[in-house]
Amino acid sequence: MRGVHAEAVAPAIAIAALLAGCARGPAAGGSAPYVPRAREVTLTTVPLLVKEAQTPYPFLKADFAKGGVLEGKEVYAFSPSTVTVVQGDTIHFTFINPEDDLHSFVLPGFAVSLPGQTTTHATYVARTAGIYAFTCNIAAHLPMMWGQLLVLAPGAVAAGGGETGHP
Ligand SMILES: [Cu+2]
Repeated sequence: MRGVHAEAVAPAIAIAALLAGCARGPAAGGSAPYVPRAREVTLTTVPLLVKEAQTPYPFLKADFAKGGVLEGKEVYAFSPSTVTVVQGDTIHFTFINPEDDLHSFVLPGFAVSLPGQTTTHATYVARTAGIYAFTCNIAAHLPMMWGQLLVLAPGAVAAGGGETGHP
């Protein structure tokens, strides 16, 4: 009789412990908290509508001329132009600038010069959730050359989440 009683009590304790564990977990389904990680991110600076492109695109001659829609400007992009991480993550950036023009990568409190035909490495810690614009600060490349760093709040991803499959 005593043995039967003990067997009945043990599962009850286990269930209570499970319920308590769920109650302590984050709001999203009781999964474990997110653990910040390092992420490798490669960004390439890409020429789009630039002076050199006037041969294949003759319409650009008028655009770059005085009074044209691209007077004093050239259109470049960061590829990719959106980077998503989770608060606390460390980003190991690799910047590839394949052309002969200087670019830069600028976030609030973080600026990296990107010389032409050079690969540049830099590390950034995403300390605060939010949406941050990054730009190239070369005047002729603004306001077109920019992108967004999305830093998710830890509660937005489960412990096993946040795997982006970045190559
Ligand atoms: Cu630039």
